[in-house]
Amino acid sequence: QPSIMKFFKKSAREENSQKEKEGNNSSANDSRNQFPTLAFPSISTSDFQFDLDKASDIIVESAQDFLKRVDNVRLALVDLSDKSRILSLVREKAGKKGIDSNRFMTFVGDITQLYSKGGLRCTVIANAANWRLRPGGGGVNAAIFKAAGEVLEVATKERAGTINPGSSVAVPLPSTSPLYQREGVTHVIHILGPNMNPQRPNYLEDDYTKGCKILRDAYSSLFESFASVAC
Ligand code: AR6
Repeated sequence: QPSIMKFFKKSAREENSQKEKEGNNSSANDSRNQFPTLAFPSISTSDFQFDLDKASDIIVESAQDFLKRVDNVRLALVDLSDKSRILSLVREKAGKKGIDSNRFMTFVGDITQLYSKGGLRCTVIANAANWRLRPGGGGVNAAIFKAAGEVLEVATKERAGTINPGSSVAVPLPSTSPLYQREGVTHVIHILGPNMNPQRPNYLEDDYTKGCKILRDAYSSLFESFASVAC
């Protein structure tokens, strides 16, 4: 990935001295609030019924790997409610691993209103998509397509017709989209995660060996894609 090469790997010493300087400052006051930020929902853990404990391990490990390699970016896992189980699991596991909460945060809010309602600027947002890359179907997919307007559907079709489990499609959002104008979102990255819901296509019949691999692939594809478009 040529874009990844623009970044440098931080040494442990740099990381530690940075942590010391930060103290307990909140992320809002941090100069890194200006860094490109990816907001993403927890892929597959609602309609696709993926196990929350397994998913939270994969999210934390994938985020940690990515942030070790790529500097000057932030990640925000978003969910609608402050009672979200996946947010608390991830927060707890990320804390135990000592991951810098200014670089990887959990955030309660609607992913389509992060800046206007929550003051969190995210230039790139991820979507837990369906294999047809179509609007509707409920969940975060319906919300993002609705908020972005028809231009997202058109721009998505120009990029791809369908998507495979574990992969992503990055779509530049036309500047006419309300999501671009109101929230400052420049790209939507569609992800298709593993499906553990017998009522949905590509059902994995509870095979978590396959499921975990697909979820890892999905996050690594999402994060690489974010680095390519954001920097
Ligand atoms: N903002 C932030 N997070 C949200 C929002 C929102 N507006 N809406 C839902 N979430 P899901 P999946 C959270 O079901 O499990 C669709 O029908 C939600 O609480 O959207 O990957 C697609 O078309 C959960 O934590 O995605 C697919 O067919 C997370 O987003 C299928 O569902 C993902 O929940 C994908 O299922």
